[in-house]
Parts: sequence; structure tokens; C-alpha cells
Amino acid sequence: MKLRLAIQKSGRLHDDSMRLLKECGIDISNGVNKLKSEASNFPLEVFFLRDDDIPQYVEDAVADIGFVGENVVYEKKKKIDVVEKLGFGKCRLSIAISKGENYTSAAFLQGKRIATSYPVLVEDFLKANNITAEIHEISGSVEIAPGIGLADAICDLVSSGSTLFMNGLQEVEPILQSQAVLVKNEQLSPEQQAILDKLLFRIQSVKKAKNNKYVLLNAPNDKLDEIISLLPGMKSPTVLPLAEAGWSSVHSVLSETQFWDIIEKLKAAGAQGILVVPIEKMII
Ligand code: PRT
Ligand code: ZN
Repeated sequence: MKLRLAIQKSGRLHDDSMRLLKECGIDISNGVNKLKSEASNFPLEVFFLRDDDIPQYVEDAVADIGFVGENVVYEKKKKIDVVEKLGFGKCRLSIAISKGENYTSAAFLQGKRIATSYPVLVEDFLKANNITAEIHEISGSVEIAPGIGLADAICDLVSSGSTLFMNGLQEVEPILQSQAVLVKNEQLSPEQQAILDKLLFRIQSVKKAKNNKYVLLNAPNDKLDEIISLLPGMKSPTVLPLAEAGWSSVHSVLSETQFWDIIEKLKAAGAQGILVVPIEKMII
């Protein structure tokens, strides 16, 4: 029994999807022109597909699970479960209008023409705001639509914002925050679910490790209590005596979000020789 995973064949999510599998210790030979590939050391078969097709394949149980952007999942409205956010492919789906125009609320869009590749999500947004507008579905280069007179506004994915900027547009309303997620078929067998649980355990360990750093520092013993109180750690920090009398080595784990804040406080409290080391996996 193998679990069948669909990932993007090529494009923005492909490399990060392959990297995540690698970080989970799963070896897959990445034949660029292959439709599928088998892991040599995990019960997983990987299908390489267009991202837009992944929700349908998972609903139809051609694949059991998939890695795909939330924007695609919610646009396609297939009967599949979103199981886990994967932490890559982050972007937002936003309404944008020409730079010179003044947008104060969604009412701006009343009666306007909106070009997008996401007609379902735009329709949902308009409905929720009681607005009627004309949706022009186009499949690519949405950002040029206002310039050629095809639309008054667009709704497209944005990450850095430079595409909008280069086309004289301004982002005025994010309607969905998106990142790659793991989706699954609604009716996995218990055996399939067991394999998925193993994979999820690994993915969560990789994600936790990425969000945390291992910190080692030297502390004068008379400051130990204060320094330890600053460290959240997994349990309590590890404290080892240094060869030099009156000093200890303290080891702990800090999350990325609190990191700089705590490092500054540690320095102020007298910590020295602070080393910060990436963590590869975190099993807790
Ligand atoms: O061939 P296939 O159908 O599989 O690929 P695709 O061309 O449909 O998709 P692809 O590879 O472009 O994107 C795959 C997924 O990556 C999307 O569905 C999103 O979930 C995610 N993603 C993250 C993005 C972006 N960031 C992104 N910036 N997808 C597209 N863009 C585009 C956007 O459409 C716009 O043209 O990048 C441009 C904007 O980028 P900035 O940086 O200029 O703002
Ligand atoms: Zn696509």
C-alpha cells in the first residue's frame, strides 16, 4: 500500500514541495518529464501535475493527498479536506486598481469590470459586500487588463507587489491570504490515513524546526536565575558548568518570533558568547 501525493509539476510550488519531502527524509527521483515517481524509502508515490488540476484529482481519489495553494483549493471548491499549512508559497489574492484612483471601500467596485483568474473567489467577495460587478475571467497576464481597457480593476495573486507596481496598479483590498497546504481525499482508508499521519508527523517536525533556533550561551553563575527566566525552552534549559569557575553554559530553544527580543534581553542580563544554531528536526 502506497499513498499517492500530487504536487505541482513545474512552477512556483514545485521546488519547495520537493524540498519539503527531502527534509522529511523521503527520497524521490525528480524526473523532470516524468508523470510520477516513487519514494525509495517511504510508502509514497508522487504525481507531477498542473496545480489547478490537483483538487480535482484528490476529490476523485486519483491522488490521495496533494500539496497546492489555498487560492486554488478555495477557487475550485472541490470536496477535499485541508489538513495542514505547509509554510511556503505565501501570497495574497488582492483587488488592484489604477494608481491614480481613490479607493475607500469595496463600494468602489459597484458596476465596474474586474479581470481575474479567480472568478469564484471574486464573486464570493462581491456577494459578501453586496456589490454587483462584471467579472471577466482571463487565464494569465491579468495585470495588463486595465491598461488595455479591458477592465477597471483586477483581482490577482500578489507577493512582492512589483508586478502591480510595474503595471501602474495599486493593491487596495486583499481578499484571501494564501500559502501551500496539504489536502486529502475525504475518504482515506485507515491504512492510507496511517501513512498520512506518519508523513504529517514529519512535516510538523520540519516546520517546528524551521520556526525555532537552538541557542547556546555562557552565563555568570550569579546571573543564571535571571537568564534562565528569560528562556522559554521546550522544558527547562540545559545548564552545564564551564571549565572556568563561576560560569555556566546554557542551552535552549527559541522561536523565530521571539528571537531578537529575547537575545537582546539575554545580553543585557550578562549572557556572553551567544551561539545560534539552526535546528534540523524537532520531535516533541
Ligand atoms: O502550470 P501550473 O498551472 O501548475 O502553474 P501556474 O502558472 O498556474 O502557477 P504558478 O507556478 O505561477 O503558481 C503556483 C502557486 O504559487 C499559486 O497558485 C500560488 O498558490 C503560489 N504563489 C505564490 C503565486 C505567487 N506567490 C505569485 N506571486 N502564484 C503566482 N504569483 C504571480 C501572480 O499571479 C502575479 O503574476 O506572481 C505575480 C505577482 O508577484 P509579485 O511578486 O510581483 O507581487
Ligand atoms: Zn495553474
